[in-house]
Order: sequence, then structure tokens, then C-alpha cells
Amino acid sequence: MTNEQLKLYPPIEPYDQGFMSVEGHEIYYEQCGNPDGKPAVFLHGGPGGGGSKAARRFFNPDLYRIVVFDQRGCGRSKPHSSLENNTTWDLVSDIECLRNKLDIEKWLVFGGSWGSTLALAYAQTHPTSVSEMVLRGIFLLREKELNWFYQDGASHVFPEAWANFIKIIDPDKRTNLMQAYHEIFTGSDRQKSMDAAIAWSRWEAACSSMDYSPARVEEFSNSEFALAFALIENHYFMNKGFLDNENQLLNNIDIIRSIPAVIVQGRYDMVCPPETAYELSKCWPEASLVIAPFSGHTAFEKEITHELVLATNQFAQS
Ligand code: STX
Repeated sequence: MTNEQLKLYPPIEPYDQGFMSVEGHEIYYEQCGNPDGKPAVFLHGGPGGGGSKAARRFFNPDLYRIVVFDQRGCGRSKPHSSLENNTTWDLVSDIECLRNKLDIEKWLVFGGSWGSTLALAYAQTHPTSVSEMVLRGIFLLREKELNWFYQDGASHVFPEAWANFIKIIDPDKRTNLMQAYHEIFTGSDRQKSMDAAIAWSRWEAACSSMDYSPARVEEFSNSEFALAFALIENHYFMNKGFLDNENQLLNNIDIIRSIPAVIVQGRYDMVCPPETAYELSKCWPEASLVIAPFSGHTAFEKEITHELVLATNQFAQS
């Protein structure tokens, strides 16, 4: 029993779906599972990745009231790929608005990758709204992390995918790829912007799992998905996540130290390497850090899914 491999819960349909209007955005949200269960909110990645049907499957639907929403500008939220009033602090405010709208006192906050960044920003702003935290593939949006993924790091491990990522950028602009992509995304050539968005998304998809997944790369090439994902990520990263300083989320850890938390990290995560999760856990010794030894970035790596489901199962008892 203790050695059982935990998997995603079976697919279920939402019992409630709707939109929340905020500052020119219509935020899509859904509720699944048990309306009287323990409330949990799923924060998706990117930013700009949107929620998915799999998001709800990390929680026992008999025990949890699962809330999934699409952050500003992506997924089913409208207007699609809008960068207006779209910052970390706008999203933090949306999470709190949604909690109030749904009349939830406290909820478990679950987030991987950018979802972990947003979870920390939210919890540090509204600590009394958070009952527990389950974080994966920690990303703190610091210069060294952005540089690793978009300039010099993961490029050494996935050279074929990297060649495709840089190919659409003029050779003399390759010393700052974040900036070069930004110029294309904010320029007037729609076709070029679309091609760049697809290249940007394919790069991330290629690096996300231990065994390169052609299916994921194709899925990320969907032009609607890619446009929101690339434009929103680039906008947040150009603006350094709208943080006061790059250590803000580490420096403010004392605000949330008493919240029970599990940090799950793949050893071979090439998007968000384990150094960041390690640094976070050094500042936050009460949180338990679990390193999955044979895993990459995504929540769908076998070991990572197991650890995430184990964490939500354990917190369901508290
Ligand atoms: N972005 C990391 C991130 O949050 C740098 C992320 N990576 N892939 C995703 O999110 C999705 C699976 C949500 C598309």
C-alpha cells in the first residue's frame, strides 16, 4: 500500500463554471469535486499557460472542492492574450476576489512553475487566506533563472530545440533573446509575431519532460495557445515579474513560514532547475522539500504526479 504509485484522479466534469469581471478582463473559473469538501485553488503556469482538464485531477474529488481558473489573457479568459492591466499583483488580486466571490474562508494553494511564483506572491500578500501550500518546480523569476532558460543554460542540454528557438532571431540580436523576442511581439508584423510565439512555446515544451515529447511540442504549437503563452510570459519576464526586487519572494518568506507546505522538485528540471527550490527551502526550513530523482519539469512526470497527489491526500486529512 505505501509503495503504491499514485496517479491522477479520474477525469470529472465541473459542477459550476463562470466568469468574474475585473478591470476589462473576464476571468474564467470552474469548480469541481465536492462542493462541501476542502477548498483548493490550482494556479497554472506560464504565465499565460491557462488551466486544463488535468488540473483538477491532482485532488481527490470526494474530499476537495477544486477551483481552477485561467489567469488574465489566457485559456478561456477574455480578451485573449491581453497585456492590459496584467501584472503579478493583478493576478494576486484576482485570486483574492475569486475566494471572496466563492465565499471560501481559506484554501489550499497549489501551483507549479509560474504557479509557484504566483502562489508565493499571493500567500505573502494574503497569508490568512491560505491553509496549506503545494508547490512544484520552483520559479522565482530572478535574473539567473531567466538567463538559464532563455539565454545560456538549458541551451546546452537541448541544442536541437535551442537551434529552433534562436533561428528566427537575427544573429546580431542573439545576445539578448528576451529583448529580441519582445521587439517582435510588440512590432507590427503579425505573421512574424505568430511564428515567434510558436517558436517560443515549442522551446519550453521541448525542455519540459525527461523524455522529449513530440506530442507536447505539437500541442504547444497551437497558435491560440502559443500567442497567449509567449506574449504573456515575455511581458512578465521583461518586467521581472513586477517584483520590487528580485529577492522579494525569498525575503518575505517569514510572512508564510507557519503555513504547512510541500515543495516538489524534479532533479532534472531543465526549465526551473532545483537550485531555486533548494534556496527556497533553506529560507523556509518548515516546508518539506521532496526532490524527485528521475524527473524533469512537468507535473505529469510519474514521480512528480505521485508526490503532488500524496501531498494533497495528506493535506485532505488536516
Ligand atoms: N515558464 C514555466 C512555467 O510556468 C517559464 C510553465 N511551463 N510550462 C507551463 O508553465 C505550462 C504547462 C502551463 C504550459
